[in-house]
Amino acid sequence: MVKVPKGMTLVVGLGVSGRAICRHLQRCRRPFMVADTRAEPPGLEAFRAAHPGVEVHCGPLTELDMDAAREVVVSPGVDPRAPGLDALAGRRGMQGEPLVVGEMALFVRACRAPIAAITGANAKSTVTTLLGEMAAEAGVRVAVGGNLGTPALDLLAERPDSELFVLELSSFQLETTPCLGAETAAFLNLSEDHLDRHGDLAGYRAAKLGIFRGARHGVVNAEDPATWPAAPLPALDRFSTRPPEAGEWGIGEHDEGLGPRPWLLHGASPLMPAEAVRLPGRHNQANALAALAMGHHLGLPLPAMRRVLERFPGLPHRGELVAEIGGVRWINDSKGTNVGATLAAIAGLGSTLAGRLILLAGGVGKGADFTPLAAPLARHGREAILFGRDAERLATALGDAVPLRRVTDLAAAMARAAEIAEPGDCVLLSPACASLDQFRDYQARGEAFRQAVERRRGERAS
Ligand code: UMA
Ligand code: ADP
Repeated sequence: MVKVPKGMTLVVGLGVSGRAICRHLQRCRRPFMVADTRAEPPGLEAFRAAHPGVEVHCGPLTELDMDAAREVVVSPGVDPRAPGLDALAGRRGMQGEPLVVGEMALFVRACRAPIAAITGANAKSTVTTLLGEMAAEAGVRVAVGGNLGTPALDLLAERPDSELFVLELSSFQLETTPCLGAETAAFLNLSEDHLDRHGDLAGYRAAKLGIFRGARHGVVNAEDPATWPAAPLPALDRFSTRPPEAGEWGIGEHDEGLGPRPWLLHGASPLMPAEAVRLPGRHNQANALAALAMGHHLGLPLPAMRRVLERFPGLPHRGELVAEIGGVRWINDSKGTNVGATLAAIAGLGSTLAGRLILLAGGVGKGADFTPLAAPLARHGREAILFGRDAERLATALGDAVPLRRVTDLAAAMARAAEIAEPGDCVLLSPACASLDQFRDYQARGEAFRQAVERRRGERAS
C-alpha cells in the first residue's frame, strides 16, 4: 500500500484535465501527488520533467491508501465509483464538499466571473462556440472552453480578466461537481451515450442534470422532457423547433411583407429568418435558439447575436460539407458518435436532398440501440455502408430498412459510395459510433474522410 500523506491532495489521471488540475494546485501552492490507473500513461516523462519532486503512482487505485488525503480530484475519464475510490463515497473533504470531486469543483471555488454552462448528448460544442462568439461580438471579455478546447482551470489562469466563462461540460465533469452555480445553464437534448459509464439513460440524465445545481437561469428543450430540471429554478427558458408558446423560443411563420416564412421567434417577437442562420438544418436552428436564450439572459444585444448566427459556418467534423463532386455532396459528420447525432444529421439533410443519402457508419457502438436509425434511412437512404467493430450489430438493427453493404474500413466504404452515388445524392459520414477501433479519435476519422474526398476531387479535375 502506498499512503497518501496527511493533508495531501491526490490528483487522479494524467490526461489533459489532470495536468490542468496539477498546474492549478501548483499555482495555489497546495501540495499534491498524482495517480493514474494505467501502467504507462501517455506523457508521463514530460510530466515528471515539468513537476520534479511530485510523486506519481501508476497502476490500480486499490494500491493507494487515501484515508488521510485532504481531497481527491478525479479526471473526467475516471469513474468515481471505480475500485479504490468507491470506499470514499459519502466522505467529506474541503468546505463540506465530497472528498472525491472533479476539476469543476476547483474551478467554481476560484472563479469570480459568471459562468454560462452547456451540456446535452449532442450540440454542446456548437452552442458553446455560438454563445462565446456572441459574447465576443457584443464586446464582452469572454473565455470559452471546458470539455471543448482549453480545460476550464487553464482558462482561469490564461484569461484572469474574463467577464464571462462559457463552458461546455460533459456528464463526466458534472457528476463530480457539487454545485456549479451557473448564471445560465442549458441542457440541450438527451439520447443514449456513454452508457458503459453511467449504466443506463437515467444515470446519464441524472449526471447531466447536475448542470442546474445552484443555477440562476436554465435553458431546456421543450420537446425533450428529459432535459427539464427536477427542482424549480429561479428562471427557466424553453426552446423548440415548433411555433412558440408565450415566452418560449421557437420557429414559426412570420411575414415581413414578402409572404410568410419560417422565422426564429421569442414568443411573438420575430428574431431573424430561419434561413438566415448559416448552419444548415432544423437541428442547428434549435441550437441557435438555445444560444439566443442564454445570450438574452446575459444581456447580449440581439443585433450582435444575429450577426454571429448569419456568419458562423460550423465546426469541423459536424455536418461539414467537404466537397460537391459531379453533383454528389460529401459531408463529414465524424463527430456523430452516437445515435442521436446521426439521427439529427439524417433528418436534417434528408429533407433538403434532391437525391438519396448514402450513409457511412460503424465503429465502437458503446452498447447503443441502433434501431431508431432504421425508419429515417428507409425514407432517405440509398444504401448504408457499414464498417468497424459494431458493423454487424448495426446491420442487425437496420434489417431490411435500407440496402446494406459491409466493408472492412472507411476507405473501402468511400470507394463503394463513389461507385453507387448519383447526382443529387449525399454521401454522409455520420458513424453513430466512436472511432477508437480504427482511428486515434473522431478528428482523425474526419480527416481521413476529408483527404480521400479531396484526392477524388483532384483526380476528377486532372
Ligand atoms: N484514463 C485511465 N486511467 C486514468 C486516467 C484516465 O485509464 O487514471 C483513461 C480514461 O478512461 C480515458 C482516457 O484515459 O479513456 C482519457 O481520460 P482523461 O480523464 O485523462 O481525459 P482528459 O485527457 O483529461 O480529457 C478530458 C475529456 N475526456 C474525457 O472526458 C474522456 C476531454 O473531452 C476534455 O476535452 C478534457 O478533459 C478537458 O476538459 C474529450 C471527450 O471525449 C473531448 N469527452 C467526452 C465527450 O465529449 O463525449 C465526454
Ligand atoms: P457535442 O459537443 O455535444 O458532441 P457537437 O456540436 O460537437 O456536440 O455536435 C456533435 C454531433 O451532434 C454532430 O454530429 C452534430 O451534427 C450533431 N448535432 C448538432 N446539433 C444537434 C442537435 N440539436 N441534436 C442532435 N444532434 C445534433
